[in-house]
Amino acid sequence: MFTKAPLIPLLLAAGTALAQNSVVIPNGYENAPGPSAFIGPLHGDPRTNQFIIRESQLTAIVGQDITAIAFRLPASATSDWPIVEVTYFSYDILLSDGVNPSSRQFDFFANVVGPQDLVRTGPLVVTPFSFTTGGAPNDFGPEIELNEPWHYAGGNLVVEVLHTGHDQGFRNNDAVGTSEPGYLTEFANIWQGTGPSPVQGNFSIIKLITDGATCPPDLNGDGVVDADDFFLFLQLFADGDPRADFNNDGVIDADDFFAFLNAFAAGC
Ligand SMILES: [Ca+2]
Ligand SMILES: [Ca+2]
Repeated sequence: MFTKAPLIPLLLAAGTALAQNSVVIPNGYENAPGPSAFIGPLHGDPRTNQFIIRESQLTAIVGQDITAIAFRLPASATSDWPIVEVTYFSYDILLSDGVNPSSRQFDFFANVVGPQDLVRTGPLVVTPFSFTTGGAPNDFGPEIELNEPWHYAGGNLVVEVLHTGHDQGFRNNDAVGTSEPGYLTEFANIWQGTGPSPVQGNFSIIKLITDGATCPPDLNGDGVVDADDFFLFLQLFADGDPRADFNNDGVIDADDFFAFLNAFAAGC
């Protein structure tokens, strides 16, 4: 006998979707098309692309788990893509901390700081006409989901995308050129195809999607609520830092202290 139980996962899924958050890099291009295009993360030939992103571009998602990335077609594209189903034999994504874009080298390993985590691997299938045109900017294409969420605790970020290409040939995407403001200070790209070493390239406009979940008492955004957060709160409180206004009423007072204590005790 059927019951209404299957509705519950649906409702939960809807709730998760509503909580989603995202950031578009470079900042400022969420609602504006890029001035350039790039033949990289969507192209038919194998490519490795490394996005080197300064922390100032990522303040909207500090303390959140990245769950997917997305790209979009350039404003110059005249027809939706792909016209038949496209399969990348392998589409890998690696995430890590990184150097400042101004310090980037033409060396994938040199730009990574700390461990580099393989957060997605395996084939990627792109549904026909799922990347649309006619917008300024165009809508982002389907989210390329990570196999597992990756906690962004702050700092510079390196997103590396390696793919084996597909049999549908040319495909560029919306991008920002190397002479635009912010390139090499706020963001940078190196890439490699069949050449002997990585070279500089336009920065593909990339959307990072998170689960939107934040943990207010995790003040330092490292994914755990512990004594470090407690002492950080005391410091912020003593300094009159706006982040100490824990109940967001515009005043820093004892109410914030108790609100923090309660959230701290509750954990996340
Ligand atoms: Ca913490
Ligand atoms: Ca307050």
